[in-house]
Amino acid sequence: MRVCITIPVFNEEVRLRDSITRLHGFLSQHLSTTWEIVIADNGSTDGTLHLADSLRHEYANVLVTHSDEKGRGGALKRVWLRSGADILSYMDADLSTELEAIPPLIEALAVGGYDIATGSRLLKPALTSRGFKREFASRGYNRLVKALLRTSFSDAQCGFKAITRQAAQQLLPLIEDTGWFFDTELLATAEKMDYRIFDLPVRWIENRDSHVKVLQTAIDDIRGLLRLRRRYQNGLPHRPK
Ligand SMILES: Nc1nc2c(ncn2[C@@H]2O[C@H](COP(=O)(O)OP(=O)(O)O)[C@@H](O)[C@H]2O)c(=O)[nH]1
Ligand SMILES: [Mg+2]
Repeated sequence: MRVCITIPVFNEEVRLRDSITRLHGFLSQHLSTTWEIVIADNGSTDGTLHLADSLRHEYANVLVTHSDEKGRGGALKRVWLRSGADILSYMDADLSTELEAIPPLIEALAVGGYDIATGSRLLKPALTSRGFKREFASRGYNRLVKALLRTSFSDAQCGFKAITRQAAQQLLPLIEDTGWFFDTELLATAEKMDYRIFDLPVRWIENRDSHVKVLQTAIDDIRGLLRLRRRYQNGLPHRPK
């Protein structure tokens, strides 16, 4: 059993070293399976790629990929489709999700029979520390997702997810969004096609230094939700056996 933990990065030179050091230490101690960290950079204009390369030489099991196309979703899709790992996961570079959530996320897929596992900041007993604006936007957005798509997972956009290799191979080619909406599209499409989703409450500490442009992202999300609604009404392919 091999686990890939992807860290998508865009201009992260300030926190990347600290995050990789902490993550590497944690995985070495707490993950009994074989694992690798993949730093997935695209479009960074600071020293992120250079730093990622030094980290790759310093630490065993750290790989680096680079592409010029922007967007977190596209970066994850590229890494996950090429990886040979059995379980593919990702975590935001600021490690907003507590590291203790990694083993249960992986176990849900490795032994729990789930196809996808996702961190949730909205399901009890999650402990979330966020600014009022982001908390309000997140709750409103997740209500809208449920109302428009009739799905039941609790938090579409948490930057912490894992998927089995088999589900990834089947689902990723169907996912069109390459930006922030990728996460919602992946979970919603998976649920509609009867993949089993594990919703894991996490402890989340917001990092105020964000790449998200809230208004533009909200517009993209609403466009994305309407596109998915039309798509689901037209029918999705059947899940391969
Ligand atoms: N590969 C890649 N990663 C990105 C891109 N944009 C953002 N990220 C990463 O996505 C993660 C989440 O970004 P962040 O600003 O923390 O989002 P927030 O926590 O929702 O405010 C971080 O690891 C970013 O470096 C991108 O275009 N490509
Ligand atoms: Mg963040």
